[in-house]
Amino acid sequence: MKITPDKISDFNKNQGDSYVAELDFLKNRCAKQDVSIDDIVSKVADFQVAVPSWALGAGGTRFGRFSYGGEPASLEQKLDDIGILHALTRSAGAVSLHIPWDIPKDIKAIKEVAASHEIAFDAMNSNTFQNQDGAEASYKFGSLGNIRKDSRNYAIQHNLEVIKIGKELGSKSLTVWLADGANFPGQANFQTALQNTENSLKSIYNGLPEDWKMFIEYKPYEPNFYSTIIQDWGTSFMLANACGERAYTLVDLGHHLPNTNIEQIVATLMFKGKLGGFHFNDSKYGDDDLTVGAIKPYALFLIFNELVYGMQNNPQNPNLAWMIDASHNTKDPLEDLLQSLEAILIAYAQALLVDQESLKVAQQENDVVKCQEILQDAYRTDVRPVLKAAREKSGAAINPLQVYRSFGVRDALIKERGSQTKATGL
Ligand code: PSV
Ligand code: MN
Ligand code: MN
Repeated sequence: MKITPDKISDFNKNQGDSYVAELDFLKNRCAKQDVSIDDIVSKVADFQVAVPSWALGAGGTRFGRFSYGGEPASLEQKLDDIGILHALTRSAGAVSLHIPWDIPKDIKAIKEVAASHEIAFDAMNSNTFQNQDGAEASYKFGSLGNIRKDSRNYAIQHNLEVIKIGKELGSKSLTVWLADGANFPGQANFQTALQNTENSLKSIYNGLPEDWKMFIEYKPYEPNFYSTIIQDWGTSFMLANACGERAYTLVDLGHHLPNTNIEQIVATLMFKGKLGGFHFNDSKYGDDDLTVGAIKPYALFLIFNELVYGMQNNPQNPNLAWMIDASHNTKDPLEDLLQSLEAILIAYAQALLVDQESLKVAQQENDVVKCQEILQDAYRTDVRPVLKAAREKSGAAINPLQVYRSFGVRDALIKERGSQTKATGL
């Protein structure tokens, strides 16, 4: 299924979407506060989010999995699917691979497929939370933090191997997420486990190429339900500092206990120049991995407000590696990703609309009401015309989901790949 720029531009023309008048209305409104809509349109058009290779099939839960049909059965097909998303949106120009789920058999061929879709290789993800067939050491009781040296070494070697594959592909970063922890009190010594984890991470960091970054992801619980070694941003931050300059914390929106002030975490890490990666999703209860913006869009906006502030004011923080880390059981995976991309760009555009100068004045005057008004004024603005303009500017579909459905993409994929499919790695 190839979606060409010509097909998209024809659809855009024939559709006659009237967003231009709505954009003019926004331009007039913004002229009053010295914000340039053209500038926001350009920034939105430039924003690229990586798609993880594990989000392209219907996910499952421990209670089962229902096939969606037409799911990718190889890494090549996964790249083809991201190619569809990128052609439709021009904002999904990268993939984040998981090893060993996505070991490329032929690196040159995989690079060619990716290049044909203009897809770059973003962060590589290692996997030390599952034992693979023929594993020489077990991760049952942990990996980098395991009490047993053979398991720790095996996990370190795996991460070094992931770096090697990533180097060949042209990736520049490694994300480490550990399931390590304990299910019951007394099972592990907290200090020993943390020390082992720190030492192991340092060994991996020592094998990191000069131009690479390492991202350390945290999560409070699951699959361990009593304690997790890298449970929160503070632990990740501490470990990143122990490793060195090119080690950073990675924030995944679903990896917090309910009501955690994630925007404040973002601000603190960017202030310290240590926020490296970002995983988008949404949740009601735990690490639910729901569509971005589906549950708490205002929280997403407040988080983006801090991200934008950091991008504008914290040169000490590197450019962030953005990725969607969502999964679901009931939706068309590609439609779900299109919805996530839409929500991300909406929150980003709204955050760019915040009148920073007025906010600073209102904060200095302790005008609490005005501060809230300024933020909510941006949040309550319908920025969808900005997204449409950004898409048209970059050759994407003005309404990606509509085009996806009109072109019958899923039906074509089911015809090509079958109706009872299972994406590799799931
Ligand atoms: C597990 O919670 C997880 O979703 C993490 O967020 C990682 O980013 C991902 O799996 C892949 O390892
Ligand atoms: Mn994640
Ligand atoms: Mn997760």
